[in-house]
Amino acid sequence: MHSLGHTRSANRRDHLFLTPDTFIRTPLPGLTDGVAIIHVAPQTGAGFTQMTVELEPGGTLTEGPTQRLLYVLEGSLALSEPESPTPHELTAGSFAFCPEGYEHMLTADTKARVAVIEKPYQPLSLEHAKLIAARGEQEVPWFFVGHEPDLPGTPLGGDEDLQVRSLMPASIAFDFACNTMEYQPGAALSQVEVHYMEHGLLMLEGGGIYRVGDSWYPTQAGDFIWMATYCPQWFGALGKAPAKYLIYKDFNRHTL
Ligand code: UGY
Ligand code: MN
Repeated sequence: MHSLGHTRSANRRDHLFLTPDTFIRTPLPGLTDGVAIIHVAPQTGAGFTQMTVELEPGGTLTEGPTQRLLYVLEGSLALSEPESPTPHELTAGSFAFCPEGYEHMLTADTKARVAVIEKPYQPLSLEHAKLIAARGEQEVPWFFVGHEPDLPGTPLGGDEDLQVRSLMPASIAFDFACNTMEYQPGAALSQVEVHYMEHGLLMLEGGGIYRVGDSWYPTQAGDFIWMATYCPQWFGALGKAPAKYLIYKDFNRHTL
């Protein structure tokens, strides 16, 4: 149906709110039999790129310009990489992290959709790296795979109706965080957050009302939000089913 020029999507100084009716699909180097929807990129002032890659059966994605996190939204895929003799089988909720320059190839077995987050890696200072190595900890990021439904949830601020699951290991070697946040119907953030970290947010299930900057948006599965640094933000879940989103933030680094 013709939109008659109307959409919920909005482009503001401190945020983007993007709904599927405004998504544009493009080819990318390293992507065959597939297209990418670039939700946010440095062109808008963000320090990272977040996209959804849509693959046909047999479609492939090889390494990109920098470190990346892959999160499977739909379909089944095989991920080959040098550390494993057989490819990792990925399905909805599976995720994998590939450090900068880490060779890998993602092949879709079925039609598939994958959220891809890429951020130029900000290494630790030599001094901090030495301190961490002296503690016997790894000071550079490593490859890993996981399955989100298998992760333990942590109630945010003690609220059992708001569960956070961390995809990234609790190590200062990683310079970003990515979590899922699952709200039972009626659950809400306990405060309006204003913080230096920026966010890339993909609504996975359900919906509610998102306050972003000075706007309140009805939000549902499939919507994407970029929140710039210090953008005021708050969410309350509506409806009879839980609301769940995937959320990126820069993390673990000094701001200077
Ligand atoms: O991790 C976060 O900053 C998260 N609580 N923000 C959000 O849900 N908008
Ligand atoms: Mn936040």
